[in-house]
Amino acid sequence: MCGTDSPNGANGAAAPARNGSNGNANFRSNPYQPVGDYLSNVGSFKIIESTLREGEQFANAYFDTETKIKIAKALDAFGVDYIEVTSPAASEQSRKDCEAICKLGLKAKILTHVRCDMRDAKIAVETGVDGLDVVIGTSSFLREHSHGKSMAYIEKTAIEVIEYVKSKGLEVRFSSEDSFRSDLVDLLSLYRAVDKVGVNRVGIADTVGCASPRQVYDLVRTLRGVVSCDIETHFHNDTGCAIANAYCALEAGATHIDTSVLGIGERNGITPLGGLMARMVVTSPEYVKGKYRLHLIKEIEDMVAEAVEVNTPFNNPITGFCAFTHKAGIHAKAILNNPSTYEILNPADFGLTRYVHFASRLTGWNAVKTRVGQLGLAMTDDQVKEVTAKIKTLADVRPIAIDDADSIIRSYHLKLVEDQPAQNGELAPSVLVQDGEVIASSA
Ligand code: HCA
Ligand code: CU
Repeated sequence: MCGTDSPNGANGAAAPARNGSNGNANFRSNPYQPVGDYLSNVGSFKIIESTLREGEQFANAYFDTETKIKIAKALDAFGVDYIEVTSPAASEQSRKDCEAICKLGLKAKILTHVRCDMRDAKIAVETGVDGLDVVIGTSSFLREHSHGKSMAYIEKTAIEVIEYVKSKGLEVRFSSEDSFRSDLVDLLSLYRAVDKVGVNRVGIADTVGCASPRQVYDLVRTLRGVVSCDIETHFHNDTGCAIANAYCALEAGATHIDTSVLGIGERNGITPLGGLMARMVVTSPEYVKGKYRLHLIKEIEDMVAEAVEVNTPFNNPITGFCAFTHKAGIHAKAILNNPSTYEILNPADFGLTRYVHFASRLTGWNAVKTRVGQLGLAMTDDQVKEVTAKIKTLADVRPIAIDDADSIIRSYHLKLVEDQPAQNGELAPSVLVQDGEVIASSA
């Protein structure tokens, strides 16, 4: 039934408020506390939001200027540190859009993403951006089958481009595409060389989504010992590790994470902004809640989903329609007592509400009791148990919707009232439903 009748924000049985701000008041210490490590940045990372660059590489994406501006403003309001936009060298309109976004005067810094090539860099520095994210493939796959350049050529060009961008007073990051399939020694000596000439950040990119969290940790931790600049990381989600890899990168000492809204990007995309927030708010609640306006996530995801004509996945962290739906009787009972029993995220932090399912064969009487209260009806516990049995009987025969369960509750209540008229002559509001149609109403 999860698929039809329990959207976030729907008026399902609401549970009481949590104990404490993140529901952990019953614990002496925070059991979700990150591993103590002085190099870890799980409590102090920055987001480079790439919906307007990596996201534009998503199969369905076409952002006109107005949509780009709307998305940029929404991301800025959310509080991302950087907004990365498509290279102005990609097309004339891309260049104009890049300029238009720079002129918005947003709080977020605007970056554009360019190939490690002086021609691209020269176009980019004229657009008004705060910085350039420079990239070139370093794996043998890309060196042999994409650009055909040697590591010596890459290093020489990288230094030229970095020095040029810096001479223009702009921020510059140098990243190696396909880092995890590149030779480690080549990679580290390249990063060391660009660090020496004063690059602001180096980037590690899991371009094909092959890396595991442990591999990410190892590479970032090794790199942390080699360069003194910031470390940006970029994870594709081909094997479903994009959020976990971002987390491990921060644990290892990365400073910046690339995201896109709903994770859109090449193939099945990169670390999603919302999913990363879900992960990080559990680890570092003060930092995340203090810095990012989490209640805007749903609005931003809806905006981007509409722009690229996709639905938010049902199991999306935070905004998937059943992300805060509790169904089994045992779960419902505990959630109604204390939401921390089965929720690690508090829906209220995202401006959402939880939903306690009361229309299935797994439903318990505690959930039905709450629903009875929400419908403004009065019943004894024994009566609630009896009506719960009726709901379960019907739900054993076919899937039932909220309306079905509500009409069973209302019909049962109506019969109670008819059998025993209220003393003050007023009936609790009830409706009688047959075949999905309201056929009688006392309201
Ligand atoms: C791509 C490029 C990139 C760049 C990442 C970065 C990647 O292949 O489209 O600049 O760090 O995944 O390697 O998105
Ligand atoms: Cu990418």
